[in-house]
Amino acid sequence: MLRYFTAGETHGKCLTVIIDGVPAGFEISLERINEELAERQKGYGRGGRMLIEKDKAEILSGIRGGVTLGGPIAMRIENRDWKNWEEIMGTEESNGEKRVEFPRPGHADLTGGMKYDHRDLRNVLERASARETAARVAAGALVRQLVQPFGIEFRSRVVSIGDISDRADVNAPDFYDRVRNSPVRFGDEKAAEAAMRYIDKVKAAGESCGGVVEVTAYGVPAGLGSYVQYDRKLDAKLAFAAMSVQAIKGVEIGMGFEAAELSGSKVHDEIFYKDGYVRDTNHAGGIEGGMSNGEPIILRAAMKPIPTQYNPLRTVSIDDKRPHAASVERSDACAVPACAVVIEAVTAFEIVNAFLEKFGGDCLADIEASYKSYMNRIKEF
Ligand code: EPS
Repeated sequence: MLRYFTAGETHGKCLTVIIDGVPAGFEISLERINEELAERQKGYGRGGRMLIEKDKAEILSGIRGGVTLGGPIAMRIENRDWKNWEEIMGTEESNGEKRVEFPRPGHADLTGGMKYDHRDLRNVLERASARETAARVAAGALVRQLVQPFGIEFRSRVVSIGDISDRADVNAPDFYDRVRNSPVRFGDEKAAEAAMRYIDKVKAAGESCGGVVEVTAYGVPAGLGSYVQYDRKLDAKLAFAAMSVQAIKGVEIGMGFEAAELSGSKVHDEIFYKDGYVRDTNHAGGIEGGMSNGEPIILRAAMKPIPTQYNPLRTVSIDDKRPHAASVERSDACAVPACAVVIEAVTAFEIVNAFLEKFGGDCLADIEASYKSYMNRIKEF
C-alpha cells in the first residue's frame, strides 16, 4: 500500500513529505517533480508569496542513482520565506510576534484554536495553509512516474472561475498545451481573458474567488478499485483525496450532479464490442461499481474562494469577544489554476495506489509480469 505524510508550517523552515510503499526498480526524474511544483506556483491571481518561493524538491532517501530502492522516500521543499520568519516561527525560540486574534470566516482559525487550545490563531493557520499542497504535489509527481511505463497519464484544467466557463473542446489535440500556456489553465483564450478580468475585479474589491477544476486520467486499465467492500471503491478514494485538499467543497465524477436530473438512457454509457469492450460516451467518468472501467477517469472539484479577504469580513476578537474585522494575511485573490495541479497530484496518488494494489509486487519486474498476465486475460474475456 502506498501512503504519504506531510509535515511543515507555511512559514516554517521547510515542507517534508514521506512516501511509503514505493516498489523498487522504478526510474524517477527529479526534474519532472520540479516541473509540477513550478506548475503549482503559476496562475493569474496569486499573491506575493509566489514571488518569494521557487519550489524545488530535494530527495533525501529511498532513491539511488535515480532508481527507487523499495524503502520510504523522503523529500523536502525549502520555504524561502523562512528567513523572514525565523524569529517568529523558530522551533526553539519564538518572539510571539504577528499573533492572530481575529479569526477569518471560512478558515480553520476559530475552530482550530478552540480544538487545540491555541490562543494565537497563527498556530492554526500555519499548518492549515494551502502551502502544504506543495508537498502533496511533489508526492503525486513522484508516484505518477511509477505508472508512466504502463501508459497512464494525468492532465488537469480549470473548468470555470466564478461564473466564467471554458467551453473549448477538451479532445482537441493541442488542448492541454494551450491549458499549460494559459494563465488560468483554460483552453479558450477569449474565456481566459474574461476570467482574468473577473479576477481583477474581485481583487480590486478586496475579495477572492473560487472555481471548478477537472482532472482526467488516461490509460487506466479496467478493474482498479473494487465493488466488494465500501472502502475499496476507487471513486470513494478519489472523492476523499479531492475533499482533503484545502478549500474544496464539492467533488463529482463524470456527469456527477447532472446525472440526478436526467433519466437512465441519458446517463448510462452503452456498451459495444470493437476489438474489445468500448463505450461511445463516458458519463460515468471512467468508474462503474467503484472500479475503473477502462475509459478515462474524469473528476471535478469545486474550490471555494480563499477565506482571506483584503476587504475583511466581520468577526470577533478571541480576547474581548467584541466585533472586529477579520485578520488579513497575505493571500491569493484566485488560486484555482494552482488547485487544478494539486487535485491532479492527489488523484494521481490514489490511482497509482489502486494500480499497485491490483498489480502489487516489491519490484518493477513482478508488477510488469502481473500487469501483462492480467491484460492478456481480460483481452480474451
Ligand atoms: C501558499 C502559500 C501561502 C498563501 C496561500 C498558499 O503563503 P503566505 O501565507 O505566506 O502568503 O499564499 O495559502 C493561503 C492563502 C491559505 O489560506 O491557505 C502556497 O504555497 O500555495
